[in-house]
Amino acid sequence: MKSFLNVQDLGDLKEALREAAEIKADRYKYDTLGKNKTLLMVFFNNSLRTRLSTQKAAMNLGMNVIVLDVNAGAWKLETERGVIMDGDKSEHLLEAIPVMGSYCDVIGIRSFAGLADRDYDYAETVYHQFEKYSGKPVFAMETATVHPLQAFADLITISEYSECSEYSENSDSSDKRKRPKVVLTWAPHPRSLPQAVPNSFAQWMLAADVDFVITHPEGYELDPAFTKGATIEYDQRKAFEDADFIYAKNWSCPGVTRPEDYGKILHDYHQMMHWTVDAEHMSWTNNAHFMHCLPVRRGMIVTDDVIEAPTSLVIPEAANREISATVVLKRILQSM
Ligand code: SN0
Repeated sequence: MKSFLNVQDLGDLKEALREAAEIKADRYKYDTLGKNKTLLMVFFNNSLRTRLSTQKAAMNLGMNVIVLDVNAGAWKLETERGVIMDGDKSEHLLEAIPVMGSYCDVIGIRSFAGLADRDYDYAETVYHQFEKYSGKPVFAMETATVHPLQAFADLITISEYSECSEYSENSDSSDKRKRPKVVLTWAPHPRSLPQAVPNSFAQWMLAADVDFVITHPEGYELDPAFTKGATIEYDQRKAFEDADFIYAKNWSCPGVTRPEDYGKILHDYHQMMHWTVDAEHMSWTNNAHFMHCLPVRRGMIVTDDVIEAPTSLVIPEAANREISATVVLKRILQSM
């Protein structure tokens, strides 16, 4: 694997889940695979889980790790071509990338959407520049439009907690029990957030063996490139009925129907607090598990009682980030 951005990059999902289970049973099984191989993690944005879990994954595989926080000590980087660099940016990404590539074997990239220019964000400009100019395998640690390490960890978590899924160890293939119903729900937030997490979650759930429903207020339609085939239900209560997993996330306007609204918050969040996932919302479900990628703002996305309930999976979900990153790095190392 030379690049990891989309679910297709991982190939067969059942095989990927089998590898995840193997790693979870013995996370040091491949601890010499990465000997004398260096991972460089480049962060253009903040991180807690991605940074820790990906570094831990690399250590599980015996790799060396370098972390670069571009905004904390590196030269400010220009990303556009054709500009006169007379401002605060001292170095161009087109020199910085091959230099970074010369010190490492694998590169992970965190570069959030700017949420100003939809075409620039959705072209994954920064990520593709790393692919092209670093000369090394690269993987997304949340880029402008996707967060595949999160979506893979979410899928691992759903497969572990599904009683009815064919992924469940207890089910045999002759048993046609119902597939888990997984609901992605928009929830309010005071800041404009990217669509990377919901885009990837939708893409991965549609590739997996689940019934998948998306619910959000009108105007927040995600890009069909990620959601084609999903059921969109604007009535949040209807969407929640019979759900086995509730996956909450805020995202700003994806600009699908009105490009001029790209990256905007469409309504004052005070008027959208009825979308916050609380105990009443969870009572509409089939005693569903609550999920969120974190960081989560309590009182906005979810209430304290729901996130603290025994049915909440936010901590095991975050712990599975180490597993998804170990599988992805292992695949990259095995194909070098
Ligand atoms: C990021 C996002 O894409 O929504 C990262 C999620 C893994 N989340 C935030 O930036 C939250 C920031 C905030 O102020 O709550």
